[in-house]
Amino acid sequence: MLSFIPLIALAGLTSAHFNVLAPTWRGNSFTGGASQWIYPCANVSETTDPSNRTQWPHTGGSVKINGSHEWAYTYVNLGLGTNATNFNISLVEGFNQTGKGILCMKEVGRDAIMEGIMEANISMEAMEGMHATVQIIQITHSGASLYNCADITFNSTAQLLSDSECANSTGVSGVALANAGATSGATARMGPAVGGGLLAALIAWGLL
Ligand SMILES: [Cu+2]
Repeated sequence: MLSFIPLIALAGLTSAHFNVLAPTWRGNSFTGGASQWIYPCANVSETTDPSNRTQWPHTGGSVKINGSHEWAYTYVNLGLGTNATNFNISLVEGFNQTGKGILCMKEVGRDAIMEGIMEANISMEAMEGMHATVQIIQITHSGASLYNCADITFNSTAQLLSDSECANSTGVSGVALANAGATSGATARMGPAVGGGLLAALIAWGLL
């Protein structure tokens, strides 16, 4: 009977929720006391291991997830500082991830990061080496909100993932959100920061 437990655990891991592949997530949110249903970071503490903190360009870094849901509304937020509690900088305002598998966005949040730094009254010089946390949220068909976090350090020489590292699985893409009942047209779109154009630009990187 005991031998079934690892199999069940494995089934759980492959059949629900999402993994964060880049930046490196805080830890496996499928195990221990973690639960992706727990705001803001799945009950996984901020990393204390410097090697588990991804170096991120000031101009936005790469975000790569592996989703197990056929579709999920997806958001990427940023909280500045160590032990951030306020994930108030929206890097990607929300889109529908479509298709199961790997979804990669290559250069996430350039303008939002700059605005957030200005609002927090932090100089560009002070930004170098600063800690922050990337929070990724998925809202699934049942309405469950799932959370994962990854800790970063801003580093002006950090690299984006390469095109081959940042490739979407076949059939995986993203669709901008639109108002219910809206007809076509740019004015009907929610979230002007992620208009169809920007979203396509972010996600198309992975499709090439
Ligand atoms: Cu799930």
